[in-house]
Amino acid sequence: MATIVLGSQFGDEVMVLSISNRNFGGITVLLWQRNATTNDQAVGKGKLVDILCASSHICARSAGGNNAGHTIVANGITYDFHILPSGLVNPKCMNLIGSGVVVHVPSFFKELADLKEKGLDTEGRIYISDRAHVVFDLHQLVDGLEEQELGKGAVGTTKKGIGPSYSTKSARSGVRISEIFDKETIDSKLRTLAHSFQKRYGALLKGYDVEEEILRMDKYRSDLQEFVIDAIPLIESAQSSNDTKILVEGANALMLDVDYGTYPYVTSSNTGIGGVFTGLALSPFKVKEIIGVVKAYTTRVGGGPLPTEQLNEQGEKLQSIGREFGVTTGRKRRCGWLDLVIVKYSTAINHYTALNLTKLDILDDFPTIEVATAYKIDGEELESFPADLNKLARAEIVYTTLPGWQKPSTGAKAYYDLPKNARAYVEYIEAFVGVKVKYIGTGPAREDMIVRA
Ligand code: 2SA
Ligand code: GDP
Ligand code: MG
Repeated sequence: MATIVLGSQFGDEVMVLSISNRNFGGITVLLWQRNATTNDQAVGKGKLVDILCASSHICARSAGGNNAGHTIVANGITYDFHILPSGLVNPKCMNLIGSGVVVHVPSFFKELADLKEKGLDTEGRIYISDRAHVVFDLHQLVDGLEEQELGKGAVGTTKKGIGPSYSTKSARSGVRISEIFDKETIDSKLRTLAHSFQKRYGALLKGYDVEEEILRMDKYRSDLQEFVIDAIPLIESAQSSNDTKILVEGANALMLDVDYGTYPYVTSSNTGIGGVFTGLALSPFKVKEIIGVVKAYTTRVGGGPLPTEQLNEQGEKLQSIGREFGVTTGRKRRCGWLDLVIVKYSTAINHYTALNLTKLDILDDFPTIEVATAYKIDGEELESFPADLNKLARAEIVYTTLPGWQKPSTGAKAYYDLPKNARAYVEYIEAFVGVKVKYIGTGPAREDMIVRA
């Protein structure tokens, strides 16, 4: 059995895929749907993954790298996850960094050490696919240089080397995790890569010494051995076993998808459902449920369009009440109203069967709440979210005003504990998108989640 959780807006969404063989073809996919124009990742997806992990045997990441950031508060301790799957908080859950992920090895060890220091027992519970690609320090430096070159048009990357690593992967000059164990191969490939980037960037890369990075990689070789596996037989046997539940944790929301997001203001992987299948070799025939995670408003970090952005008091209020800061870089998140055009677009791509609306409590103090319900150009309504960003820039965002509730929803545990207008908000979203809101986040703690039958 597998469950997939994916982010559907602009954050670093989590995707949880639950595949159940018991009922034949029972995979649940949970997608985070962030508001359309944000590339923010604080939708609270980590929390849902945490909850679902309690009944999962394997928690797997399928794409992205340590650009992602999920905060999980469990047993009074706050854990930050970047490259490691959040399933590590559940002592019975095995964790996999899948083939579609890019891994910066020093950061992997650092994050593991930090979690251990907080008392988490990770022993024998974390594996890396030998097909995953390596992010070198070189890639991280190049990430910064590429951004510098873009100047005002910079993407606003996390500078974790994600784009350059996926670029070298696609250009067939990348290095796979399996190749770390063959010193001759990795050394020669890294030297070739460095040479090529040095030709491209010249003096700008002067401070980089490839021989030093080779020595750094040498230090990790033997320690890495115990974590690296061929992930194909693992996933294959998990899928064919009657009782094994797999939770796929996505990183980065749909609007950051390299094909379906606000290109070029995206990350460099397929963050939508497609990336789950390529990154983990899961069977699409076993998906039973796909859950999209949607923040009750929209956030984005970095550059790029955010159609419902509120550069005013309302936006500041969302930012401060929602404590909207990037978990990886600490950047302030841009904030705006929920964009249902994006949620609908994201649903058309990720095929959600249920939604998790998160951070509903952040809207408790707003007398009225706006939601974007259409984009218009010259009075004509667009059929869907446009591919062309110039077209998007010309679009008039049409809002529908909904009444606020101005009563606390914080910590509500049952649907009918929510104020009437909060329920009306949930039901408006449901009716607009055509997907049931099954999970509702009402506070930061694990227990602050309403699960509707
Ligand atoms: P990258 O570094 O190449 O993946 O950046 C490309 C774009 O993707 C955005 N991106 C993100 N957006 C929201 N959250 C992310 N994770 C962190 C978080 C971000 C942070 O948990 O808050 O701490 O700033 C994330 N990762 C990548 C990025 O902003 C670029 O627009
Ligand atoms: P993620 O990457 O989507 O998991 O989000 P982040 O980890 O970047 O940020 C989520 C933060 O919001 C964490 O500190 C959570 O404890 C908190 N959070 C999650 N869900 C809710 C919610 O429903 N309400 C409130 N107020 N906070 C939440
Ligand atoms: Mg996050």
